[in-house]
Amino acid sequence: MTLNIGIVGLPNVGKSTLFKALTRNPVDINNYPFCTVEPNVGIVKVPDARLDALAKMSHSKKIIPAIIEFVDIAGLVKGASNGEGLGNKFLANIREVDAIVHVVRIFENANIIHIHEKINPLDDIAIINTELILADLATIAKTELRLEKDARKNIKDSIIQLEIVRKIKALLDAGKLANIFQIDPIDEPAKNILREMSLLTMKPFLYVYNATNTQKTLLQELEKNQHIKLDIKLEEELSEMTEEEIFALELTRKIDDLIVAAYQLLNLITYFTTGEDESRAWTIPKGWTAPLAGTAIHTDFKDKFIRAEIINWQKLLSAGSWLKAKELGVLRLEGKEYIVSDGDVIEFKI
Ligand SMILES: Nc1nc2c(ncn2[C@@H]2O[C@H](COP(=O)(O)OP(=O)(O)O)[C@@H](O)[C@H]2O)c(=O)[nH]1
Ligand SMILES: [Mg+2]
Repeated sequence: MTLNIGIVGLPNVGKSTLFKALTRNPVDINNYPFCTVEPNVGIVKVPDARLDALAKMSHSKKIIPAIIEFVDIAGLVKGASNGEGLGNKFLANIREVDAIVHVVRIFENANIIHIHEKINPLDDIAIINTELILADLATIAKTELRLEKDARKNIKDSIIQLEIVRKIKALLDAGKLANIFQIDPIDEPAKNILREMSLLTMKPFLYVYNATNTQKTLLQELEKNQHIKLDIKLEEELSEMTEEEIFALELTRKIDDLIVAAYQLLNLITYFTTGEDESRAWTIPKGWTAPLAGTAIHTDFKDKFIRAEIINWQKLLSAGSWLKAKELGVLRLEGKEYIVSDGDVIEFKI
């Protein structure tokens, strides 16, 4: 699965600079046939020292890291939900992503115009959120109308779905995002209606506070949001330097924090496959069983799954090779019910 993250925010807050910093190191796109190739889509490697160590152990010819697609979604301004600016195109772009990174300008710089003249992060966040909420309310109004008709005809599930839609509407009317709504994971009618509406504010949000390295404290209100703090301009500069140059300046790259945070936000884990041909990292949601995890490699794997040989990456490295691990009896044989852990190295038997 390819994780897809949309970068949103007001004009001139640092979205494109962040995009540039993230996409500085090109990825061999041939390894990822399902990627979208468009100018505003950047394919970003997920840095993982575990993968590099496994590749070294296996003398792999190729290393294929997990990737995230970042989409630079331009054009959100006040009124976008009514089609202002790039309006509808913008909203359609957001609907397709798995998560939203919202860049908020904290840094002061008189030379870079702030569209509302003043740096006020809380107001800026509210402007973007309002546009997303308004777009969702329009979706909800349509769905509510349909469900009311269905409910009168006693169509299956429509009454409970209507109740859920109204609860979410109340949240949005109060200026809150739909993603705080708790879904019962076994409530199928609820999940179906939410999937159908695909609300923008139902997606997980991560705030990137674009603050100068020297700005150490944030407003308490800002701290409450799930966020990371980055000096985006500095990150862009660092992305052009070698590790040695960065070390000499006594600086560190922080942009990888964003990728790690995105994994946590979406509850994702990584497992590995390793061999002489290639070592590769695969991304799956936490909680997936071995057969489901296999679908990351090929959709067939779920049905053809018989069992899998599995070992934690560190234990494999200590053994020194797959063969040695087998001899030492540290490779485990797992069946269909096994829940994959982060850092597992897997060989599927199909
Ligand atoms: N001083 C400073 N300037 C920045 C920072 N981030 C972006 N900029 C500058 O702000 C301008 C707008 O940035 P850009 O990434 O194009 O904004 P976008 O409209 O959100 O895509 C550019 O000139 C950037 O170099 C920052 O962290 N500090
Ligand atoms: Mg831009």
